[in-house]
Amino acid sequence: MYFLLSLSLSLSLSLSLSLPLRCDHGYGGAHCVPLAPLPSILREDFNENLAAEQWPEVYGAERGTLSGEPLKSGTALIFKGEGLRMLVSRDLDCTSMLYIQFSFKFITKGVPERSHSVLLQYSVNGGISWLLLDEFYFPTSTDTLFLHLPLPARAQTNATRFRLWQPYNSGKKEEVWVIDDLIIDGSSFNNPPVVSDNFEGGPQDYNWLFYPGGNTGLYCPYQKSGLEESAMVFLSSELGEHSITTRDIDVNENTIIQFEINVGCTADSSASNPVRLEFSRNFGATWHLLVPLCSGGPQPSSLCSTELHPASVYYPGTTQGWRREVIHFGKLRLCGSIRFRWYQGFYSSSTSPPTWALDSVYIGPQCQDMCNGHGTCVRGTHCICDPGYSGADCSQPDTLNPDFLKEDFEGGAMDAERFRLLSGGKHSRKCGIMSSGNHLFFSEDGLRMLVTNDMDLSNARFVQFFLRLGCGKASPDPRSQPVLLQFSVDGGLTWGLLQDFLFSNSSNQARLVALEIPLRARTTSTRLRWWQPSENGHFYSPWVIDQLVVGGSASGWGPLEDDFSSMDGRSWLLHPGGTRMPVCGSDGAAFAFIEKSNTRYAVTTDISLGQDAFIQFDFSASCSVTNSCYAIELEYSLDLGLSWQPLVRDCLPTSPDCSSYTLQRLLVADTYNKWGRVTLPIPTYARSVTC
Ligand SMILES: [Ca+2]
Ligand SMILES: [Ca+2]
Ligand SMILES: [Ca+2]
Repeated sequence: MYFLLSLSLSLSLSLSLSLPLRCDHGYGGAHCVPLAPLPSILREDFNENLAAEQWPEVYGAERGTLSGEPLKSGTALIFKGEGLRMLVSRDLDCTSMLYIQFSFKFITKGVPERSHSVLLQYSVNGGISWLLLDEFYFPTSTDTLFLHLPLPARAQTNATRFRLWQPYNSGKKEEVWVIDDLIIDGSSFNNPPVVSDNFEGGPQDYNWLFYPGGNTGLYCPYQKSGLEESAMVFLSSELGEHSITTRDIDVNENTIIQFEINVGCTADSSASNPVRLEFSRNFGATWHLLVPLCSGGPQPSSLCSTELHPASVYYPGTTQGWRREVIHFGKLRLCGSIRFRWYQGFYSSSTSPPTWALDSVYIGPQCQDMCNGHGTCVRGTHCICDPGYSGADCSQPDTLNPDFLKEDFEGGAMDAERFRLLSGGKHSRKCGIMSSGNHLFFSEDGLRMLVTNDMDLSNARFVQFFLRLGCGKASPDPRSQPVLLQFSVDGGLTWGLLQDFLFSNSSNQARLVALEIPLRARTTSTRLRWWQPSENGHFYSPWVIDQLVVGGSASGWGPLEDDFSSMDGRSWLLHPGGTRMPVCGSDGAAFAFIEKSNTRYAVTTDISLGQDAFIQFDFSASCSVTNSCYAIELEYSLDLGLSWQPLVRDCLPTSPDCSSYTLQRLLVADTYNKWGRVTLPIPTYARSVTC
């Protein structure tokens, strides 16, 4: 007894004398403490050979896939050794460490005994003794599990190591377990409240937890502006999960999330495999859409009270390919420590989802007025304005925006001069509105939206277009969501509703829509959008739009004079069947209606008329005497063309208040079988009282 005690004493004496020589590399002092702070984060995707510095001890495990399928992405660590199965981490600075988490799968043939549990343990004394953090026991095989374990206070030392250990196993053929995407983290506490990455020269790893399936590279680069063309690309052919997850970041009502995304590099939109932007308040245990769909229907979400907008779900398609999204947290009512992810799905070898890419991500304080929607916010301090805008807050257009837009959709592709986004619709002859020609036919799944460029509508009067909701003779499906017409005066950051157009039994007949532009939309930088909401990217009925005109003059316009020698799109809003050409010996070009068109008419823009206004024109119904007998109506409208009345009313000598003899059927073929001049005073009833 005495001898033993003496030995023990001498041993401890000798230990204390030789301690400085026996500390491991990187440790020193009387108690072998770390000489420099240890790493406070450990992140491992097991896609490459394990670094001995991170993982000093690995037994009974090797990297691989499960019959070719990844657990999350690339290779995982598979524990299938017959003997000892253990993975031991390096010491970490866990003083502010919060959690350990990893993906885990247990595969067994029989029902293992309880002793075959996998233990998660930690040691705060260099591996001399180990304490249990959790025990994972599974009586059957599991799906891929996401395990999240908060660190106990006792583990929060400046040198804590961890190990996964299965004390007993039934061997390779009976029992295997797999881990992937492991993270031990607590550094979020010290992280700046900004995530910013443009992926030039690779991702900035401290911003991201994992990006399974992602690699930096070029994607659709010819459509991108600027030189920062490298993006985080998720190739169709990558197996496993396609997602990218930020670290936890503190957000508040002043935070924005801004990014550029391109799903599919295609103009064909579809509802399959969209990318969802989600958030988690609980370190990734559960995820929710960051922005819910606000479609105007019965809304349980109070987030939909102020604005109708799509969800943060990004479908393949859109003409421009790349687009910038900016989401302001003021309307989301989110604050605290939150992580975000862009998530497409998990893909096995039999599927091929569209390739997508993410770029220019910024999460942090907003810039001044959110750059008015016309610029990119840089670290909350300044804006880089889009081409065409300048000023500290990008509010100044370099040149005046166009104050007139007229589009008949006859061209084959979207006119980038007029529209900034088209998704879910194509120029087509299907489901016709006018008797001939193309229109914009929305029949695709995914996102259905048309957005104009910014216009100067400060003095504009109306927006008008033909709309047909549903095709064919049968009534459209009553489940179809209405088409919304919205406007934005802040570069697309927020949207107000102009009108919604409901599908009904009769909505599959083309009709003219004409709306007065409200005062709040009359700015020098207003854009319009047509959008049909959808919960899942699927739709019940198609719709078409054609003959779009935005313009007119709120302060009055006129007089209208036209000798048809040149094209003046502003004077004539619609003229189906009409062309400018010399006809019947006219003096130069005339406005001729010679096409075999079912519909033939010409409509002027709104004209301001004074007390002594008159209308005068040369008219010819044919070039010679013919037997055909028909008349052309001359009508006026006081309500943007929705309803029409004859300009001239029958005035017979028997009528007491007629000063002169006129007939409503004024422009008849037998009278005007050659050119003749018509001059008429505009009657009082044809003048709007508001003018
Ligand atoms: Ca992996
Ligand atoms: Ca980039
Ligand atoms: Ca057309």
